[in-house]
Amino acid sequence: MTRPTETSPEALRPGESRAPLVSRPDREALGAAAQLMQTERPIDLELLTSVISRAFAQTMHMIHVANSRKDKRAGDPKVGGHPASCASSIHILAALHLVVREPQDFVACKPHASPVDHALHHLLQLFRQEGQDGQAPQWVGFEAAARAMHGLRRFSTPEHPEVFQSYHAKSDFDSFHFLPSGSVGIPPVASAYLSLAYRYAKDHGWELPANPHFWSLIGDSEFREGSLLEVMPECAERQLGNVCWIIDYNRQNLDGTRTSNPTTLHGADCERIERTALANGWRVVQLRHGSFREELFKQEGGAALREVFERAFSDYEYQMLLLKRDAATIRSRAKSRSAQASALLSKLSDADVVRAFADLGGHDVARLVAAYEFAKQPSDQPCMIIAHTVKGWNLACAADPSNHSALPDKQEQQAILTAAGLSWEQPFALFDPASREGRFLAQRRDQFRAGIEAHDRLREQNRALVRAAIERDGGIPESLDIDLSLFPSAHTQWMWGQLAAKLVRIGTSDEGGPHTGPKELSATETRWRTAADFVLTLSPDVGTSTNISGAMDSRIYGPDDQKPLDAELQLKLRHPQLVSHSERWTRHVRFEIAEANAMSAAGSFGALRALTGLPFCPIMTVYDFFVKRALDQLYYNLYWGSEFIVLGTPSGITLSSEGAQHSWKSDIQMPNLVTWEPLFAIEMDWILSDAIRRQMLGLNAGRSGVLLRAVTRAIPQRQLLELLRKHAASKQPGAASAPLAPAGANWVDALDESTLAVREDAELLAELRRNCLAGAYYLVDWRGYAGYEPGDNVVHVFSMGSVATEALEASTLLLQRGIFANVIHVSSPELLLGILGEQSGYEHLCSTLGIDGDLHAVEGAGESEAGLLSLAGRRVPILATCDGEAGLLDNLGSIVGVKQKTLAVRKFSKCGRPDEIYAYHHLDAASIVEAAGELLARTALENLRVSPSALARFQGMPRQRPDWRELWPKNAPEAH
Ligand SMILES: Cc1ncc(C[n+]2csc(CCOP(=O)(O)OP(=O)(O)O)c2C)c(N)n1
Repeated sequence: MTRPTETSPEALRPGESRAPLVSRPDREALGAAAQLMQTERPIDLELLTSVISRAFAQTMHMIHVANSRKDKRAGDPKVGGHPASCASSIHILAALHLVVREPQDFVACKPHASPVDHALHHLLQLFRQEGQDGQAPQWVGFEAAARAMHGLRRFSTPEHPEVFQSYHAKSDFDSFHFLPSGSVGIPPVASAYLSLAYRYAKDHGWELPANPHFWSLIGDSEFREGSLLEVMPECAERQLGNVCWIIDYNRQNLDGTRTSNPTTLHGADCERIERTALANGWRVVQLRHGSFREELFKQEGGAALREVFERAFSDYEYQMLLLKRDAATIRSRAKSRSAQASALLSKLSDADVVRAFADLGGHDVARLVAAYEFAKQPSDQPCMIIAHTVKGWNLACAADPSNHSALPDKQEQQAILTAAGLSWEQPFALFDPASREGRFLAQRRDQFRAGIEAHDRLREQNRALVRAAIERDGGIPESLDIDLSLFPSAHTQWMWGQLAAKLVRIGTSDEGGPHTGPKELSATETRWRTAADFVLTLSPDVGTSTNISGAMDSRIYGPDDQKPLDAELQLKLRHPQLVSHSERWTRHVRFEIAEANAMSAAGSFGALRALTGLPFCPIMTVYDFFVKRALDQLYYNLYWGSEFIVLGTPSGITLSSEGAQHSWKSDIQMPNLVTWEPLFAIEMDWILSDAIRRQMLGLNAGRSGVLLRAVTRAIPQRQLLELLRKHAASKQPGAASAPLAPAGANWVDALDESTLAVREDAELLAELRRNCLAGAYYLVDWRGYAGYEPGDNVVHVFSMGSVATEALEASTLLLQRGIFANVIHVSSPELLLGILGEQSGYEHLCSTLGIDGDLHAVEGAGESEAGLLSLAGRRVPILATCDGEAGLLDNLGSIVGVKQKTLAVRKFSKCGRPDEIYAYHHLDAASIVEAAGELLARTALENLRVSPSALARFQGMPRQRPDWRELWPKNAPEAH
């Protein structure tokens, strides 16, 4: 597809000016940089202090209101909020929002500091409400904004829609370019990959807002999360110089004061964090001291005092002294470390000693601004700022180990409001527009509003561009038309490889590059052009083993600072070329064994349609077993509404010879996730094509995450049509003048099905496609065959995935015993009976497939007497079989109201061939046959019991108690 612009010259290109590292040995360099930037960007500290004081008070008041609601009931869980964690971040966020951040920037903030963001945005008047019925979002006026400030953690209703969730959420009024939060450790990773996604989009010629910066605020305990450590090397390897992580280093976590071991860590934890970041290729700013301290350091003994503050105390000791707030103790502890420092401290008043002790860089706006400016200098290295802070800054609970959930009492809250010039009556007042603060905030408000509106316009423009391009292509086809004629036996993972290669070939057909041969696009391929352009693949080191070598070869996206050496060294590699570069024909993002990273990246690329109007469609190929490694990231992506596809392959115990330790399938049900398990190769094509089409056209509400499982067990592909053609419903209308018999079977009064004219294959496949995409279809359908008697000799076998082969075999064996076992393949458990199935009232299962719980009258077990028939009521039982946990298909029976038995994976697996493994797990044909017999016997045992009150009503007595049916007249059975 033709791009609106060439790659912007402003894009950060690999290899561009490398900023100097700022770490301990170079601390002076930061001092210089800070000075320089302070003079370059004049900041009015007095004004900012006044704004911050009000934001602080309003943050605290939001939490206070949330915890003082009148409608609280006895037994309700606590409301909570995190005043101390907010206080610790107040200056960090204020410096960002009030001074440095640009409208196009992104922020991922530690979840429990979200009230600070809201309070600052309130003062900046940056609340926006989604427009109704497709209208543009509206800026919110003061009244509604104040209601929102009263609405933290409140249930939203149509009458009171103005609420904030506990942690940053898309529904918040100030969610523009804020990443949702909740689980710590994940949003900063998503943010880093957003930086990559933006760069990818730009390098591929799309128009995006200029140079966003990706800020994350991270707690110091949060920084122990493996997800953050897992992504750090990548941020540097991928040269994400516009990523900045700010560590709120307050030395406390939820449980109390952090007590890292200074002996083995060789110092305080901030030193370890710094070394970790440096070792991983980050620039580091250690923001320890505030300006008051820095002034002291200029005096005689200042260097020694600096050394004492930086080196003398463990985190734990420092925290305890902070809590003690006692000048004499501080002096005496300092004295034992350094006579010079002690001499300087002895010249200070008690108040100044305590002040100096607590004067940390993370509460110093000027130094924070300087550090942010440093982070923003062009660089190919990400930047970490370790901002030393006090948890509970300015609160009575400051530095108290128990302060994580502590709430200021009413008296303290009153004092906080008063100090900020606010009253209990008008706690969320804005500054007078004529005041200096009012004018400053209005100017920044206008800058942000204009930036945000321009961003909206660009997004709409991109959307229109893509829509028009798809229309010009002729709309997205239903399949990618892979020619399977040369592959009589194929597996779904192989098919994924074919599809990936084709998508990439089509998408890059006009991009140049090594693989663009003379081959013209076919008519169908031309219709895929725009959509394919947005597809990219990702994989945590299992691309070649999941059959996508073709899609990866020479198409690895990344920095182009290493050149392939095979030609130069005259090596003939029988391996895809995997050295990265940033040309437009790149389509694959490689990962080390880092499933969580890849999942986060899939989520970030998949967020681009909502953010920029460009519907990038990331497809992550991963061993299904290891999807579990990234479950929290998957949940995050889904909650975020990101649009992405995860190809979990190979999956389940069908891995057989490799499956001993890898065989627990990622059986997941989460909102906004649709799961699939195709059986035949063509289904893979339909499902993938449909998922991409839905994403391109915005038709994936409630199912924007797609988990598609594949296997490496091949099956004959012709089997599909062969089976379909046997269905009575597949015969030409009017052809079946009598009930059918299987081919070659000599049944009385029945027609050999193979002698009847069959409808066109294309027609059968179109119908099959519809059913496959609705969640299930009949592979074997005995309806219309002679002797088919529901309630007597019929059982429905629902099979999912590769075990269909065994289900089919069992069906044949059962027919030999006179039992008609329909085999219904479940292509999507989610659509058939999961959250999406429930939403549709199980329409496909109950109506299209016609699975019901009807009671069929058949002859009973008892003797028939003169004038009396012995009848039994029996239903058609359900047998489910799947390579996965039973829960996936277990509630089919309860949905339709029949007995069900499920054959599933209930123990750890071991190595073997598929048939051996299926037998080991009782999923083989013999086990299915046995289970069918058991089920049929059990349905026959349905006893009829009659209560005395029912008998009385039969005899004409009135009902004793109200008829419950009258309570739900809509649901009452027609006859009762
Ligand atoms: C993955 C995850 N685990 C646990 C929590 C619960 N939790 C919320 S805040 C917090 C402590 C965070 O401490 P730190 O990162 O140091 O931030 P601080 O509040 O001290 O600024 C915990 C454990 C969570 N939100 N996410």
